[in-house]
Amino acid sequence: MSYTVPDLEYSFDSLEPYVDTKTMEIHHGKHHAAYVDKLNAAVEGTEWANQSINDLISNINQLPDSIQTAVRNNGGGHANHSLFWEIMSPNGGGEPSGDLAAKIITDLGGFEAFKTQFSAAAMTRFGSGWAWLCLKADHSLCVCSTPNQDNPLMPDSLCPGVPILGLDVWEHAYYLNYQNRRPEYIDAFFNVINWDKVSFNYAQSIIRLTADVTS
Ligand code: MN3
Repeated sequence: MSYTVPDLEYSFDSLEPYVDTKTMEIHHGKHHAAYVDKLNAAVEGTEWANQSINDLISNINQLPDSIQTAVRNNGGGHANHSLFWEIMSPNGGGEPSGDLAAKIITDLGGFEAFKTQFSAAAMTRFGSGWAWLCLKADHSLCVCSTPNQDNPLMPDSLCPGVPILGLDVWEHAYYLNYQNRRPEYIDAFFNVINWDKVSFNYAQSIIRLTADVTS
């Protein structure tokens, strides 16, 4: 079984004006595809090729040295982008509701405080990387960032946890439309966040963390 780029559940032009059509086409069709191709080349024919992408990157420290870097960069790239496409929607924006909204109030001080923390994490990630909203092992929410294509599921992550929302701050994610204006791209992102999906991811992350403890 090979890893594949997931289809989008919306059209390339449907996140306009916040994320432009050309960026979506290149980002999904070229950048993500390249991570998947290189990931498949690294794990093809090994026992690791049949794991879910999240299990693969969670166990990256158990992989042979010869493929660890390739899986970190390209498996991370595949996992990160797969999450990214899902947590955006043409019908996105607004604020979360229900359990996640309550949890953001308890752990982060409310939605506006979350926005400030998340924007700061995305702004201060030097060079290329990702900003995250994660559930940590103690079941508290955390806002943080990682370099390159690292993912919070990786055992040595700077920001360990289960990611439920992520923002790509590589220049390839915004340069065509925003050039060097990363703050404008970050502001725009809040208009396309699919909070229903993030809430689903939050519920799933509790299940995953509970399973990790009992397994
Ligand atoms: Mn990207």
